[in-house]
Amino acid sequence: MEYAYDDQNIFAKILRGEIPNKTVYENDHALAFEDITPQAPVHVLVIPKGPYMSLDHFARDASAEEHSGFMQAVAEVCRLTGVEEGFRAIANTRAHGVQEVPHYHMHILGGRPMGRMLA
Ligand code: DGP
Repeated sequence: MEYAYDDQNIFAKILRGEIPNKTVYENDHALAFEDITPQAPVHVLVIPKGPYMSLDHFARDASAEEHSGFMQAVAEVCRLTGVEEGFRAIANTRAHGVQEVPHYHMHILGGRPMGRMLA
């Protein structure tokens, strides 16, 4: 990995148990918890447990087991939060994507119509 992962970022601290979180689901490779500033009735963040800064790093460097565990967490979040009518999944990535926390996370937003938004 040629990128430098900052292990002092807030989600690394959550993974180490140094900061509390409202966990929705957890497995060996991923943690899902409620966003602290929810933008919708359902707003959950799914993060891998490994040290990946962004979606593209995770896509490139994570193992098959990590990918599988992450997607299992996404599926469980969707099931547990009851977003059958639909949801939005977002992965803000680095500066242009306005990523604030440098640990890969997928936002799952639902519970209301989202409105048209691509940028
Ligand atoms: P972004 O990096 O721009 O995709 O957004 C980061 C999100 O993380 C933002 O919606 C707020 C959330 N967040 C920031 N700090 C904390 C925290 O300490 N706990 C929780 N649960 N969420 C946080």
